[in-house]
Amino acid sequence: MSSKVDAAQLSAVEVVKQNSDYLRGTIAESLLDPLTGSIPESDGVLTKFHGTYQQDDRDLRAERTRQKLEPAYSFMIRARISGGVLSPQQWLQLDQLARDHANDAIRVTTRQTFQFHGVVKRDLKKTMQRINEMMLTTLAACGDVNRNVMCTPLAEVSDVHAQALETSEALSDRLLPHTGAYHEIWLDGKRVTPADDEEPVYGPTYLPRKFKIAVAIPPWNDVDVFAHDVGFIAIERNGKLTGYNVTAGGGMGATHGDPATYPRLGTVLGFCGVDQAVAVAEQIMCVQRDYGDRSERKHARLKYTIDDRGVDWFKGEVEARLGFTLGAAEPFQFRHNGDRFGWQQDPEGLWHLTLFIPGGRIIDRGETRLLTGLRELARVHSGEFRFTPNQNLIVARVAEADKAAIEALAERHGIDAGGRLKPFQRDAMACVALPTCGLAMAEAERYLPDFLTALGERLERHGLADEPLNVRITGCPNGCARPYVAEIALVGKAPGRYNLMLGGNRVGDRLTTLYRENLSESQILDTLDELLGRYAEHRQGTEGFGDYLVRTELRDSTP
Ligand code: SRM
Ligand code: SF4
Repeated sequence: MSSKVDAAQLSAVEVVKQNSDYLRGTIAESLLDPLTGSIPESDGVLTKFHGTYQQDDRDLRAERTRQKLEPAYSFMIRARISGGVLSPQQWLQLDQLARDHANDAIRVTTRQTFQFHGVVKRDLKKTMQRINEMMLTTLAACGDVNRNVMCTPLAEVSDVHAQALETSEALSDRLLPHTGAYHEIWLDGKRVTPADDEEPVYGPTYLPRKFKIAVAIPPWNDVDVFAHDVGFIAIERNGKLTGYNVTAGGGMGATHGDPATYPRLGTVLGFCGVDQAVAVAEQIMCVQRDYGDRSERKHARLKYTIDDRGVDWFKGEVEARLGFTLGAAEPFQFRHNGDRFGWQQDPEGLWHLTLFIPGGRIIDRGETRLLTGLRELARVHSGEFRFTPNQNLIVARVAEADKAAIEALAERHGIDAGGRLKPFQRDAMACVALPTCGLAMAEAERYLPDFLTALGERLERHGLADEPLNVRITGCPNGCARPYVAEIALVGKAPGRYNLMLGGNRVGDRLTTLYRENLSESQILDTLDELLGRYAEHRQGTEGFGDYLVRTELRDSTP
């Protein structure tokens, strides 16, 4: 059975892709139109594949409408950096770009890369060019393709980690689109022959929907491996990487009030060798390319293809294309899905310092001068910077002799390595949401600090302030901060109102349950206050909040 839908049923986005001539559309012409700060909708579909989204400042929308002005359009640009690694030189270029074109800020994302916000149309092309001069690309950072491949970032803590990072880079390279459109539009490249555009893996209409891969190295699940279309869980025996358990069909996105959409954890399909991983990911992606739903985008992720046809069918189809079968899954255990703050040392003796980036936003604000501090740090640091999967930053590969200077610089600029924070504060995440995200229904990044302060007071009251607790907020149900695997998740419904989801855990392998719908901020805090009180009194040993809730309050509602 094939998924081929007839042309009349294709979604509007599919039609745009089909007519785009391998992602060109009329982007080049639209960029030159001086009469508007925007681009046409169809080009907006295509620029995503090039790593940039048109947005407008939602704080200014009403006022601009009153003044009969077009919305305050600008562009978000996202880079694709497998494993999230940058050199200090690249950092300095990034910092300069942020100050030249992107509101003096760098946004660290939940997928180990950075975004710029607020780049106006006339600066878009030169900003893209300067990103490419940094030896980075934005191609396939967004769009219906394989996105940035994540990998546990403290990659050299053992040989196993180094190999896993290599796998993630190989996955990223193999699944990169081939089209020459990117070079022509942004880098003034010349089109050689149309045949050069051919997409051997994707074909002319790419995938039905976005596609995400992560490599996790137990006991760390900092990448939230089960939230991805494809996950690789490194299996280590006697200090050697023997291969990976493969997961498929994870995804977070859902739509309020539409039960046909839902978050799903990846299913463990089996085990593959290290040198089989790229082929496995490619064939999973190709099954999704051929069978994913191209008529309804809300139903187009791999998770629905798998649920509609069954795991056995899916695994069989993948194995038939591979020409070999996956082995039985190997045992593994995760201990945590957050970042490891402070200093970590690797076997070569080099040090790695994970810094806390509040809300993932690198900006100078009051005493916390992150942008300036990291610039100063990049001037003296000779190792690397690494973005983490939880919106933080690692100053990596520091020699013993340089540790004190790095610490002093961070200290001087008010940058914390997590030591000044409680575990619930440093592990918390929020998506961008307002004012830039066009899909936000409520605040997230801007609300997180106030929410954590208020939650902290409740935790203190119940003697729980030092407890680990996994809190995530998103401005809508799309799940960009992976809320559906948190212990406490607020999922935006309307301004100031959220669905309260509870019952995930600290390793990221259990989904939350909807506990109360459409609560105001004070109702959320009151509800949590009561639950935390009961938890403090009745928990068993070191039982986590999510585990306690699943054992008690959510007992009848968790599957
Ligand atoms: Fe996301 C759409 C931001 C990680 C699921 N996401 C968006 C857009 C582009 C809104 C839009 O389509 O207009 C947001 C831009 C906001 C802004 O102003 O910057 C946006 N997503 C983000 C980031 C920046 C959140 C953050 O605070 O870090 C993350 C960028 C990651 C990256 O570097 O590539 C981000 N998004 C995620 C994740 C988490 C992950 O991948 O680990 C998810 C859930 C996992 C998943 O994909 O299932 C996620 N984003 C979505 C969805 C829902 C997809 C679905 O299957 O339904 C959308 C909406 C869509 O695609 O239609 C979305
Ligand atoms: Fe925007 Fe929703 Fe993603 Fe938050 S979860 S960034 S509000 S799409």
